[in-house]
Amino acid sequence: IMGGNTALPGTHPWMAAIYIGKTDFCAGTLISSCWVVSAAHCFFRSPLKSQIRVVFGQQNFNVTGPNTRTFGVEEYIFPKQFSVFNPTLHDIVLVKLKKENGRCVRRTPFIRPICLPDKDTTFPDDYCCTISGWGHMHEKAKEYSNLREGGVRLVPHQICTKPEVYGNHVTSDMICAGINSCVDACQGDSGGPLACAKGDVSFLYGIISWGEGCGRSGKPGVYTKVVNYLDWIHSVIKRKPKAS
Ligand code: 4AZ
Repeated sequence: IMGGNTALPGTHPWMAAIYIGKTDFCAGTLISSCWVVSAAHCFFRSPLKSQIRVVFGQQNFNVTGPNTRTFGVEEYIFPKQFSVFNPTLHDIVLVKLKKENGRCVRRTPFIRPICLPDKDTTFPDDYCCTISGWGHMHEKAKEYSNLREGGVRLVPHQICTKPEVYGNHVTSDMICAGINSCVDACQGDSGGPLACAKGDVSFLYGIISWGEGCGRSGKPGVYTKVVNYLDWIHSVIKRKPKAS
């Protein structure tokens, strides 16, 4: 996250740190005890499930402690429309955690799922939402950061699709946020949440996906529009285990 602030422990309890192989890193968002939502492009090289670790309750990058819990991955599932040839389209993946002693994540003061929005949930243009992650603090940074957060305003679709912004690279399955903003997502934040609140309740409205650089003027961050994938999400996470 560029701009923004260090997050206080426990303020983004749905954040998952996803370590993929020896070098790759993405964020994710806990939506139920066994399921995390992330960005498909983080998984498009088909990493071995055995090489993926998902850490909850984490504050500092790569640091575990008494408040963190680490899980392996049972499976990860792309939407049917996802293609490795166009990994910024339909940039959403569902990651199923491997149970330990018959269960996945237990709630703690530092670990809790975010709410999914309803299908008809919308937030108005210019609404202020929150992004969070361990990604770079500048475009040319080389290191990930401790967990940070910042506010970004939703950008009207007709502005984001202007030719001088992103033109037709932004589809109706995407949301833009943070144009001419000091706060933006950056490398390593992918897969994490764009959380928008109604009253006291935060909803997973977008997934950090792509953008031209970080914090460039006139180049907002682009997020997967979660409400467009709710039927798929619910069908996958409610799926009964196959009979054996
Ligand atoms: C990335 O590389 C990335 N400014 C994610 C989001 C943005 C840029 C880069 C948006 O994961």
